Amino acid sequence: MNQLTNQALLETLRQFRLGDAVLCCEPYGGGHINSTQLVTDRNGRRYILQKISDRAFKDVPALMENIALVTDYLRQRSGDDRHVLTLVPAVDGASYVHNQYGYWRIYNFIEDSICLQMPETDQDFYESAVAFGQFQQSLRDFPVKKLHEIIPNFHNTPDRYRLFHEVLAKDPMGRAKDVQREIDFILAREAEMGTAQRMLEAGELPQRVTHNDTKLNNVLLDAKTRKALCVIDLDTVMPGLSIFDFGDSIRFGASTGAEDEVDLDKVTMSLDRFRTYTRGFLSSCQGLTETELGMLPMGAKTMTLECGMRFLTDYIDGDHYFAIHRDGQNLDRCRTQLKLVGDMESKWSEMHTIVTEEK
Ligand code: ADP
Ligand code: GN1
Ligand code: MG
Repeated sequence: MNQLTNQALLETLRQFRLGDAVLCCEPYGGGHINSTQLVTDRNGRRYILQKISDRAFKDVPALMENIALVTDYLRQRSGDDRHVLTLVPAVDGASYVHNQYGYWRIYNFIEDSICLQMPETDQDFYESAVAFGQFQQSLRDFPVKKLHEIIPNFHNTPDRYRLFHEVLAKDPMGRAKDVQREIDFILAREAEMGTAQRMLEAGELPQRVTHNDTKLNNVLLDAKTRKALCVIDLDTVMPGLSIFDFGDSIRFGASTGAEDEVDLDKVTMSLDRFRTYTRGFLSSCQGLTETELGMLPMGAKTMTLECGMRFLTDYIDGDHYFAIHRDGQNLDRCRTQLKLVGDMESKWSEMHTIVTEEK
């Protein structure tokens, strides 16, 4: 990703309704998609400035319309400012700025919060589950037709396989030959990984308004109480499957290793963490159907394999989609995901037992 110049940042900040002069602006956070900066003004007020990825998002005005709709809706139902993201308007009143450098938005920084890359305790993971469960529950009656489908087929796993086959056929960097084991692992599971999508199309799994990117670093906890505070990164709020919101959290937060851990011996799917998350999610997201409950383990496996396949697709394609900080990082990310899938397969019956015990 290109370094943002001071010139671009200063010009852009002037296009927003920020009361006081900006004191400093520094890169922030561990997201893979947008370029995020922490902005501090002369009064110590802080903001999150984001250059929105035009690689990932082809229609930013529609994306920002979704975010404005969802945050307004949630704000009406919440008594506390810190529970919902707040956009800072542009000078012209819009929710974003489009200039020669790209698309930008600013949120108020949510103070006294923490954002974790890995749970420090089971309780942290439990609270993240409560936050994502509540998020989905709060949007249960949201008028879904008002939402744009920001990335079509985002979690349509068979379509992700189609893109994987395409990149394998092109192999633009000549990298496919070195990752045959990973390719074979992914292809061997192609039919099974389409199960949820087929059930959605058959009407067996209901479409709901979902977050679609429920990793731990997309939720803030209260720094003092460590309770669920605010779900962030709303770029992909769209119609989707509840089992995928559940599953994406397991993929990231139930892993005993980092997403890009190189030592795969450190990477397993913790059944204790799986139980913790299941308990927290189901406590705040009620009313899932029996079919959804029975498919929660499949949601976890599908999200993990799909994400591994997306990392490998990007690696073979030359690393254009996910931000990388070192060579081979997308391949390392792919390998942790495949390791987790294998581990889930060996713990499959325990995962189902846990859901049955916790529901
Ligand atoms: P990306 O799509 O690149 O993941 P995010 O919207 O998740 O971008 O933001 C990246 C990081 O910035 C988050 O993981 C979090 O640490 C931090 N962050 C984003 N918005 C806020 C906010 N309003 N208050 C505090 N921290 C935030
Ligand atoms: C991206 O934006 P971020 O870093 O929270 C990606 C997710 C992946 C995740 C893998 C819009 O999430 O789909 O699961 O990386 N977001 C988008 O860590 O593609
Ligand atoms: Mg994020």
